[in-house]
Amino acid sequence: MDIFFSGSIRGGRDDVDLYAELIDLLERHGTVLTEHVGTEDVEEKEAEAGLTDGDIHDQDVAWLRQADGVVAEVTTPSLGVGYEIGRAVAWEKPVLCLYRPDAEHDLSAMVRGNDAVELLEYRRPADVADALEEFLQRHR
Ligand code: 6IA
Repeated sequence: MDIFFSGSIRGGRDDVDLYAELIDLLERHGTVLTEHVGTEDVEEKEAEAGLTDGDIHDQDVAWLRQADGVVAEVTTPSLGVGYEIGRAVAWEKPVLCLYRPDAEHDLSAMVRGNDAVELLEYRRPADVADALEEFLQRHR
């Protein structure tokens, strides 16, 4: 199963370690196409690779198209994450959003109010391990 994990990059990297933990959990059940989202120095690495923003956009949209399901960590607000969720919904892909309610930002109504996405509130990655497995099994 190909899984697209979505998490903030230019929106802010405060949660990068948490993204890495979630990606580890997801990799038990399939291939995460977007492992770089959980890599500490993704921006330096991509700059070294000489990727333009156009290259990044086109590659990410291709991975999104390929994915069997999308898991998005939405606690740190990110334009890119919101865009990816919107495109995944338009393509009728299964989307699970993870949100930590103790966060500084309230969750967007465009996510919370969207019947086409599942929303799971949690505190620590270990709390969502079973729910992630269940979501992925259901859409396998
Ligand atoms: O608006 P954001 O940057 O926070 O959007 C984050 C989302 O967009 C992630 O879920 C990724 O799928 C995608 N994305 C944004 N930037 C990148 C990127 N490199 N590499 C891969 N995916 C990305 C940015 C590095 C660049 C400064 C050289």
